[in-house]
Amino acid sequence: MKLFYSSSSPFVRKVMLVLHETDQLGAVELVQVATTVTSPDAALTASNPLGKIPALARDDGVTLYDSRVICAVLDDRAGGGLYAGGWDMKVLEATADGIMDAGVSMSYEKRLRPQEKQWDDWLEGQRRKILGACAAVEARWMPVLSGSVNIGQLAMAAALAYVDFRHPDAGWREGNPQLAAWFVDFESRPSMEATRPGAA
Ligand SMILES: N[C@@H](CCC(=O)N[C@@H](CS)C(=O)NCC(=O)O)C(=O)O
Repeated sequence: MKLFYSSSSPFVRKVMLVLHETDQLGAVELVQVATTVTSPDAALTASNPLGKIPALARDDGVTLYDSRVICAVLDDRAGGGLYAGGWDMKVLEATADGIMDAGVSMSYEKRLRPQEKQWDDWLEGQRRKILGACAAVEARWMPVLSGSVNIGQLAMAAALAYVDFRHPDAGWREGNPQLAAWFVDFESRPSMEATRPGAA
């Protein structure tokens, strides 16, 4: 299988964390891609019409996307048990993915949009989504984060690491001491060390 990949994408990192934690790294060849809405990668778009990473091209010619589908398929393949929490677990993953969406949107606004067209209120609105989601996790999901490794943990770790990487002033730790402490601990996992942006 081939994974369309960039080490700076939080959605790709979530998939990489699943591969590490379920011992499936050897099953996937990484295909490095640089793609944006304004400069899409042609090979990627031929496989995923949305032109987004991650996309997983199977050996039978079918390409899977998006990250939620890929993670669930990989977990199923390995019998990893990462989704043992049922619907609640999927809501936590969706919450983390929402943090990624907001963070990536902020990055595009800051890095791709011409400076004279950048919109501070829109950036602030995205930041509020990140803070709101972190507050919800602090209030409701700490027991899930504290249990054995699961997709909610991997998704939250990828999301928070991305916010720190691209938007270090977002301020998500304020008012969320349990989440901040959990993240310090989780960041030292070998899978997190091996998937830092810029790592292979
Ligand atoms: N919902 C998708 C989001 C993926 C996504 O937004 N990927 C970004 C990179 S972090 C991308 O490929 N952007 C290129 C584009 O939007 O054209 C997923 O979970 O995989």
